[in-house]
Amino acid sequence: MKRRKFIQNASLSTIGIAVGSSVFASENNISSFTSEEKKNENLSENFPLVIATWNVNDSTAEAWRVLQEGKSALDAVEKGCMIEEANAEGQSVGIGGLPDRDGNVTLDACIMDSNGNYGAVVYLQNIVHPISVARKVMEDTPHVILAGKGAEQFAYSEGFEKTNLLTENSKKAWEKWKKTSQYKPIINIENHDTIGMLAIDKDGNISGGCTTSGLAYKMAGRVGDSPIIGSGLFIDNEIGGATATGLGEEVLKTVGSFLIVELMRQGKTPQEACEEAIGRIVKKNPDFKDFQVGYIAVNKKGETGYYSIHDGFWVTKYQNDKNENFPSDFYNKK
Ligand code: SD4
Repeated sequence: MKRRKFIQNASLSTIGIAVGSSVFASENNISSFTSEEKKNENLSENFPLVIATWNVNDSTAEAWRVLQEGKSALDAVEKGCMIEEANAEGQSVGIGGLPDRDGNVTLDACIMDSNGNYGAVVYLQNIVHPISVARKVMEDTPHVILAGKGAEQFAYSEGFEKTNLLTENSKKAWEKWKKTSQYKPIINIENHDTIGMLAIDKDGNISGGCTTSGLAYKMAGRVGDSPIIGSGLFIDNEIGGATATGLGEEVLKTVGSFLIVELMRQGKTPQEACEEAIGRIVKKNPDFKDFQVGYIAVNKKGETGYYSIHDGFWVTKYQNDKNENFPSDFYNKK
């Protein structure tokens, strides 16, 4: 049974028909703008819009192409993230991702749509496109997260193929690492890291996706922030969305993406909200010099913000027919 159907049925039986209309209201994207509202607020210039962590122009271009076809923000973030997942040169997402200490490439991903639906996979192996499996979890199951072998089996049942994700380059890097086996989070892997993507479609509806192979040489079984709702990604179509990159443990402890959306709800701009979320991390961590966290955010008007702890974080934004990279401002000015 499709998840939405499952929830609708549960709603009818447990909540009763009297409140049914409010339960179903979200099906109709109550916070879409009418074209009149868009005209009045002069919003059409700001979206469609795609923004993503790091220098991922091919991914934002693909998402933009999907939006130009009039498709949803959800389709755009899935297709955009898939480009990075299939890029074997990128060593922090999908195929080619650096493995854990035992040499296993394990992937985390999640996706969230403008109706507040969310799906995720954690510790997924042998599948090139975890973002698409996450979408299937969201749309085709009554659950929101599938992990490990269960997620892998589910992927096969949905027609995904088994693929060896450990490329020669990543294997060599792991073998080199094994000589010292010193574990230290790496700040800004070649300006090209976990992809978190937020998109607003032509109707002003927001969706997001986040996909990663996690930290290089992590302990077996480790799961980061990227697939966890509120940490690596959060969308509230009435307010905006946020997504994260960097040391997931710190993002998880501060529930960073949810925090940013809630700060925007209280009236902060996306930029102010990202800066405050980074502030929460550094305040509690005298050793913040050793790790990076970067956030990006967008609000309902299509305004964006981004901020990181250290220099070296970049974002890619596709807006008004321009696909551009921007260096992020950062906290640690030394
Ligand atoms: C994680 N946040 O697994 C991810 C990794 C990452 O830049 O973003 N690296 O903790």
